[in-house]
Amino acid sequence: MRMLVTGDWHVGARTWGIDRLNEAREGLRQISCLAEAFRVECIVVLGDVFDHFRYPGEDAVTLVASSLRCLLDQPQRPTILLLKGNHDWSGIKVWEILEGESRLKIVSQPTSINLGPYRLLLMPYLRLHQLPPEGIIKLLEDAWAQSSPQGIPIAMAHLAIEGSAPADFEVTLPIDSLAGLGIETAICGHIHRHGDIPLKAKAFKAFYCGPLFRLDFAEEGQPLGCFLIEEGSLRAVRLEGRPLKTLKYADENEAMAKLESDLNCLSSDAFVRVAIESASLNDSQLFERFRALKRGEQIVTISAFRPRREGEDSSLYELNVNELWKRYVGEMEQDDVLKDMLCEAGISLLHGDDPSTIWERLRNVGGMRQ
Ligand SMILES: [Mn+2]
Repeated sequence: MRMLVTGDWHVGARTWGIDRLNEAREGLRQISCLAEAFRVECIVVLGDVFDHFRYPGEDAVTLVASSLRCLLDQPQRPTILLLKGNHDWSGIKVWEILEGESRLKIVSQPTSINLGPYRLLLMPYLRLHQLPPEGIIKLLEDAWAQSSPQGIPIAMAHLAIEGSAPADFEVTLPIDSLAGLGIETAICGHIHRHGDIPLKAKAFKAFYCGPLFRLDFAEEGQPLGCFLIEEGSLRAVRLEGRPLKTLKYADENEAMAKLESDLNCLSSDAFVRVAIESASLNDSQLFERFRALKRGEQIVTISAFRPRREGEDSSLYELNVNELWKRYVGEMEQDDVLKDMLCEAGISLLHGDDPSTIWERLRNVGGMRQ
């Protein structure tokens, strides 16, 4: 039985004010071609089908629905297992409507199934408050008990693998517990990188399945991909997507002098971030100048440090906007962890911190957009 594993579609995402729908569409086209070429009988989608839990818009919903329909209609009549991720929009009963199709199974609770020669443990995204007092092991055991004890065991999850990513705020998949259940292979979505995960427990094989397209500059240089599984062996497959590139300069003068020729060396579909170590102009002034250059339209964001001037009153930054932002986030966001992170990120931005350092800091405490 051939199986294709994909995930983190993030349909409906907008970054840097740019609609990324066409890239999602192109990624889904590649997935569909692979599924058809390899005549896969099962497609597992490891969560984050949509980019957000708010209504993603008609175009995004239509793209997801038609892509799933196309996959289901392939001549080999595949089954689709769709795990819920942390980003997934669940409004207006879209999932329930899709669930009417018997070959499309929406997995919103931990479970396991026997499928062909496989026994799959399926773990959607879990929030800390969803764990029972006994911890995740209880959920894993209960889920595993829902299938019969035969078949090649593989865990599939929208969770980070324990120890592979800093995740103080998040539930992670514990390898020892999986090994205790006789599972020694795991493929996970959620962490946006593609390939195998080096682990101390060498007997355990763990993989992250990459996203469909690179969402933001934290994913610069990361490959995109999916996995093909056949007769128990697993093959990583790369997907093509628009590259991201950061161009770094000491100041805006150096940037103005070198940008055109540097842009000229890049692929014409690359999204470009310009990083300035010490800038005197503000971001929108820099953006306007850089965008006017030849191929400047490829520049989507600017990251510039501005040395604080002597005698500048730092209390200027202590506006009530902080409180307004906190209130806004409190109303818009349901998840406490995400709420705290959004508050911190927003307030840092209001204070004029460099977005890339904010990103690093958030990533160190547990991965924001993963
Ligand atoms: Mn994701």
